[in-house]
Amino acid sequence: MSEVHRHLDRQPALLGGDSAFPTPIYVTRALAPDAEIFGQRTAGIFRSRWFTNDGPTVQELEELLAIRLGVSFCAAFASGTVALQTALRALDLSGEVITTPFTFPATVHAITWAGLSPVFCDVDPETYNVDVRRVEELISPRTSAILPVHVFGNPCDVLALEKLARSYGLKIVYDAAHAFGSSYLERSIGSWGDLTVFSFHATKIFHTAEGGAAVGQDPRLCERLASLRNFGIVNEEEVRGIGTNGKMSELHAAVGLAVLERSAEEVETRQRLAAYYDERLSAVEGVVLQRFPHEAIRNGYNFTIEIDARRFGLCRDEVHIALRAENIITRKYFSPLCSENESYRMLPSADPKKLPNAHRLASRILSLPLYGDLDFADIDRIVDALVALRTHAGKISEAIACRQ
Ligand code: T4K
Repeated sequence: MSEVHRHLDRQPALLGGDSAFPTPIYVTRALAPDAEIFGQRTAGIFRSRWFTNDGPTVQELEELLAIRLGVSFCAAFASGTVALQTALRALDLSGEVITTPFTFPATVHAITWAGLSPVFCDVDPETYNVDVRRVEELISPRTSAILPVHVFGNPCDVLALEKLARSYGLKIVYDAAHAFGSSYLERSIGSWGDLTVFSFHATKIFHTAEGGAAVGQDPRLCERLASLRNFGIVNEEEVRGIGTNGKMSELHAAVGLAVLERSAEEVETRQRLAAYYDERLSAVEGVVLQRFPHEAIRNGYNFTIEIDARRFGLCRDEVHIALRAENIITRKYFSPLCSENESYRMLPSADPKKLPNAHRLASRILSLPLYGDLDFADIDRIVDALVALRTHAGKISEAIACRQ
């Protein structure tokens, strides 16, 4: 059957057809650790009864990750959020930090928890990352750093950002929560900026169930991060700075070692699936794809599209509801914007008039399922379901309106 007939024949579940999937499929599915490696690792931890405080399993994971990420050091943390907070503290920043509103709340909360003031910068409408020209306009005498996010694993314009930071004497901390396995100009994504922070939450390509890391090149920063994540303890005699407890446990590091074995293959599978999504969706009127610069290699962390309601015939929220009926559980990452959060919306930089691209994106984006357990046939079913919604847009809209 030709592609066209397959699409036209499909009756959306909201209009009485069979769901595209018999059971729900979610936006992602955590990578399972290698059970044998995990078993061996945990048995060793139980034998030694050394569970935390810079133990040998955490150290081994840090060394392997530093190699994988092409950096001099990797400091593991209990979460990406605490790694971000500690990275900002380690750099002795003050005043304002310029960041994006199009991110998970953790990015902006980390700035606030570190005693700093977030300043929102609008994003590029195609890459979804901070627009570097707008960053420059927001620099003030109070600015001490920029905290860009490599959104959905898409590398920021790091050359322009670093040039800007150098000329104004600012630090850069990259939020690479989504970007494990991405690279830019053939350099690992972790190797840019003063510090780069990863999330190792279960939803990430490489994970430790809960966890994160700050990576960089300056060994003095590594020491500072190590003491700040351990209450500020430098040695038995000395506590320096207001530290926290941000340590990764040995058990979490054991998950990491057992996941690391599989993460390169996971990245490759996701890259192939993302390329297939690109190929199929680029022909669908009203679906707009995120632009990845040609210098970048994407990791396939997720697959987020924009729905152009005028050309698709349905708005993003209608597509989200109609796909749910197909057992395709999409997410609206990242809507609402962080600048709409009640804690931040009074900031002058949170004024929607200053963030037109971010607001437009937030009303249009939809994250589709993408993870290594899916195959090309699953992507076909998802795209076919989407195409059928477009074909039957009028009736779908009516069906949703009747249910509300
Ligand atoms: N910066 C950025 C840009 C971030 O996106 C994040 C976190 C951070 C910083 C902070 O990093 P961490 O402190 O979290 O290390 C999830 C994650 O909890 C969060 O880590 C992540 N970003 C954010 C984008 O997504 P939710 O609330 O959307 O996750 P949840 O529970 O709805 O899970 C999504 C799907 O993942 C589920 O439908 C199924 C799958 N899943 C989930 C879990 C928890 C699994 O397969 N296994 C699991 O254990 O926040």
